[in-house]
Amino acid sequence: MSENAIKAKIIRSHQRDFDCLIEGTKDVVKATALGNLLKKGETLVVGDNVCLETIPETGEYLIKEALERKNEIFRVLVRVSKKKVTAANCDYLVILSSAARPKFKRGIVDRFLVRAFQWGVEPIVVFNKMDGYDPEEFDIQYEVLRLKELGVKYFEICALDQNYETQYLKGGMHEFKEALKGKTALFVGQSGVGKSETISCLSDGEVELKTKKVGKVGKGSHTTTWSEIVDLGDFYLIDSPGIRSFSLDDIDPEELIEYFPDLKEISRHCQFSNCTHEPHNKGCAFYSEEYDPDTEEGLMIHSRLESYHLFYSEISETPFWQKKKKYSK
Ligand SMILES: Nc1nc2c(ncn2[C@@H]2O[C@H](COP(=O)(O)OP(=O)(O)O)[C@@H](O)[C@H]2O)c(=O)[nH]1
Ligand SMILES: [Mg+2]
Ligand SMILES: [Zn+2]
Repeated sequence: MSENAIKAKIIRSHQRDFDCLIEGTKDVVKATALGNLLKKGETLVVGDNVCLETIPETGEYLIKEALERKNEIFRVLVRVSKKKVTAANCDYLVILSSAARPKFKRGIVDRFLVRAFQWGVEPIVVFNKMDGYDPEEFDIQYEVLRLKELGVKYFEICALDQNYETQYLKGGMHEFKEALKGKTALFVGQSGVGKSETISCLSDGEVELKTKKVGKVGKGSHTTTWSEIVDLGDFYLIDSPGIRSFSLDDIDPEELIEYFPDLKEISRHCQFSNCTHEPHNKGCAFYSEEYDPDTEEGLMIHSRLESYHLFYSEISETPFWQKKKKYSK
């Protein structure tokens, strides 16, 4: 890094144009990148930390260098076996769920947990709409048990009421907000679970306008290619088109177990390394006495295994090698 290099973070990206936030300031400057930073397959994305230099003749900013990433939000372009990275250096993947309507769906939480582990981004699970929670519908304590085992943080909130008092879990809106302080987060979850409402509540409504604008990204025809990081005062929100897809279709089925760290650990004790963890499999660790589904822990492990099997069969529908072949024509 040369002496007059300026450290900055990319907060908006569109093809070759970048808005960069200069470190330690609130100044945002427009910058272009040296060609070699954008060569085929590689690119700069929102969240990237970079070094800028000014071009003396024009006063324009030039991105000279990209610093190493802590993690990447990406999908795999199966056809070309390449990662398509949309953002970098995300602190939290906030998986928002609704405890009322739409109904709580464990499968969706597990789906995004797969992504969090794949991306190397710490997941947070938020139970929203707890004002309408009916214990007859699903058992929040049981869901939390599954998360505890994974070391995942979780919170109980009502986005419509900042002062909602938790009844089932320890952490509420206040603790959630504390966890997010100064961090960069990506919010995911089904439509209607309250993402916009929660983001607005977290930012004290003051930035409602900003999030409304963010909400439009991916819908309007000329805004679709922008990705950005929005400063919401206490935390930063990553917004990028197409980032919230549920499909795990780009994951190699043989790799899937890597993104279930709890199951991976147990599977090391299966008698055969190619074990598919079905009840009839000889020597499968999941069907040993230790993980008897009649115990609470056994039940929890088996409910995780159920998600694993579901996703595995879903992404195996077209063999991975065939996906490549099919699309590369
Ligand atoms: N009762 C209740 N309604 C909520 C809560 N959070 C959001 N909503 C409502 O649920 C609807 C969908 O919320 P929205 O934030 O647009 O969901 P998004 O699609 O995930 O962004 C809106 O009418 C919200 O006002 C909550 O905690 N309790
Ligand atoms: Mg929304
Ligand atoms: Zn097994």
